Amino acid sequence: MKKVIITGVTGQDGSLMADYLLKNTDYEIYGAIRRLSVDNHKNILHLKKEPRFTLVNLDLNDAHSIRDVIMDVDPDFFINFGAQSFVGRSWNYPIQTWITDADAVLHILESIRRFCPDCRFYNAGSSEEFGNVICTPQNESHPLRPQSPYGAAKCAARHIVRVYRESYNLYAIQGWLFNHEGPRRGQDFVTRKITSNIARIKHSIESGIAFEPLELGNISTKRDWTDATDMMEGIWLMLNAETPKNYVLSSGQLHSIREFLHETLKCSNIPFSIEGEDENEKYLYKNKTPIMVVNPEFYRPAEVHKLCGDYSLAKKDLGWEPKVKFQDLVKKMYDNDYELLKSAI
Ligand code: NDP
Ligand code: GDR
Repeated sequence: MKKVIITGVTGQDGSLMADYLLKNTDYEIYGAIRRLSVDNHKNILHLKKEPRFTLVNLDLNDAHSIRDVIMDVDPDFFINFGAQSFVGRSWNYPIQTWITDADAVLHILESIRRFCPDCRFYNAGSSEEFGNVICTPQNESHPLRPQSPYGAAKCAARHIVRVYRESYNLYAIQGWLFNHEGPRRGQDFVTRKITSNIARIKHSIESGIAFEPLELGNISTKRDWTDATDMMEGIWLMLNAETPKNYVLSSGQLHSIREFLHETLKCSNIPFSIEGEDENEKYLYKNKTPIMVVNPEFYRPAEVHKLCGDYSLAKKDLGWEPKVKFQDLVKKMYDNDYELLKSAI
């Protein structure tokens, strides 16, 4: 039976990929976790009794643990979703971000080259590598112009993946994933931050209790959001293609953070009015109680204002297309957060 190592299995993508592969293959899945002092297994609790799912200890910041796991498992596929994945924090932890998102990729490649050169390797690349874009939409030939320590680390990883592919004939790729979201998205990312806070405010209104507003940063920036479950199929197709090639996966649609907020408020049926503009913009309930205020603390030292992907090459070569619509994605996330709060009461 073939074996797949997935790093970042406690996160959104790793847990979704484990679900996808358990459903669509008969392979054995090795989910890599690191020790944390608090429980962070909520995304994989449902997998713990699955006989084809095994947890292994691997910290991307420790090259020995990477090597040991690769030697022990001898995988056919290695999918690296583990990362310091929050762009906003990469200015606070630039070195940790670099070690986890760039150096670790080199350690994985070295171990694959030495111990299992037939293993197919996928590293999670990002639209943040395009950064300060020169044209829209971005496809595979757009230059790399990162704007954050996170984006720069992903670019470094991209180069070393290519160097190992070309030098050692490894099947090693790094697709460009544009933003992808869902109920398992971390609470720091803007989509989940919006849906969970609007659900909280809705509950407070329904219960007749006072609430604190949602605080956001720059709500004029625009992103290309895809349902994370759609991405898993695209990544797996990329890893199983005849020749190793990097593809853009995206929805091809551009929406501002403001539009995401509007769509969430629509799902919640909370009536709102708007006061002020940009940094002074406020969303009010009954024309007086703030639902959303802008807090400059959430602005970034350098911003990527607009990212929109052109996935036509993936469509042509792999037959991949996103299925879930923007409005349905927002509704799924809002409904999930609303139900979570309801079941907690
Ligand atoms: P998450 O933040 O949900 O998950 C990140 C995972 O990485 C967690 O499981 C985390 O483990 C793990 N991790 C962090 N540091 C280490 C470490 N030192 N050793 C081992 N594991 C570690 O991210 P996503 O699932 O959203 O993203 C998956 C990958 O895709 C990341 O590489 C991200 O940069 C990239 N990406 C994501 C996009 C998106 O829109 N979601 C778009 C483009 C790229 P723990 O739970 O222990 O913290
Ligand atoms: P991003 O996602 O940086 O695109 O990285 P995030 O949701 O953090 O930010 C998107 C945009 O929203 C603006 N924004 C805010 N962001 C956050 N987190 N919190 C706020 O309060 C807020 N207010 C406005 C940001 O400035 C930004 O413009 C995600 C991650 O999954 C990366 O790992 C991945 O590589 C990229 O997507 C593609």
